[in-house]
Amino acid sequence: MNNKLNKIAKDTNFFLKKFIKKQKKTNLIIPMQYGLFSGGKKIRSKILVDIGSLFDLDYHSLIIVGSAVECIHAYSLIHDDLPCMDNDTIRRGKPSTHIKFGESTAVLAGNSLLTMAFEILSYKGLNISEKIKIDLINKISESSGHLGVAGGQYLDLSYEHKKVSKKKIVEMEIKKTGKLFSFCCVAPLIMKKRSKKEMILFENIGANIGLLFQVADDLIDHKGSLLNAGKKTGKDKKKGKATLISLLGQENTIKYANKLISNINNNIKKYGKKSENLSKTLNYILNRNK
Ligand code: GRG
Repeated sequence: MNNKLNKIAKDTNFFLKKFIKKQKKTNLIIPMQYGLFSGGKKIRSKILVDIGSLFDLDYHSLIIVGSAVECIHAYSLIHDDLPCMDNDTIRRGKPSTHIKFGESTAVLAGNSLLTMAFEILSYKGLNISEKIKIDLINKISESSGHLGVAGGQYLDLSYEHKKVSKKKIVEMEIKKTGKLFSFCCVAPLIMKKRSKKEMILFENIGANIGLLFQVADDLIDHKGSLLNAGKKTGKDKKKGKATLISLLGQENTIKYANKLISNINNNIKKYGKKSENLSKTLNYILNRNK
């Protein structure tokens, strides 16, 4: 599993470095590269490749679409660490982007990574039709904005120090974290022009993967160490974050995560041997320590 993840991370970084190299140099390039390449598992690209392999999609095209997702992910982390959001000074074991480069530069580097995602999806070297490119841009925009990541982040911040129901926490985590995973799961179906019904099924699989990922992230915060996690842990409790662990406790949250894994596995088992990569990725997500 680790070898495959490392290869996908390497190939994604290679594409992104080449893409950036072709652009005119500006003062924002270095902080953008810091957000993209200062570590990071590139797990979203891995999910995209796992789902893409169920439909025999071309690996290189999947890496390009995954690179666009990683730009949006890097942007979300830079903004998430800002003082007006989660106010975190360490990310991936290093100073957060705003600590290293200043707040205004971090905001602008984040904004530039968002728009770079659209540049990548409309890039002529991505060998798919213009119509599919527009459909991908439409879906990634919807996944990132007020109906997706940004909307989820709003809820996350507004729930701090409040008693929030399980339904609301799940809804918030599916938006904040799940929507980008939903995009990774539905993008291969958009590229293959599959039916609307199948797309809805894979968007739901993505929402569950995102929820699993967020639950695992909350577990790392709950029991992890700075050394392993590359960020301060125990923060959620201090900040009064509404998480499933705060509501259900650690043991029930782990049970909940295992139930998510078995639901997802049930949904993909009809793909037989081809689904094994995704199943391994799900176990990695739950058992990782960073
Ligand atoms: C609209 C994209 C967008 C951003 C603005 C700041 C913000 C709104 C949203 C924050 C979303 C966020 C940070 C969700 C948490 C997701 C999460 C668990 C991130 C950790 O991801 P990993 O572990 O990170 O994949 P690495 O370091 O491996 O890249």
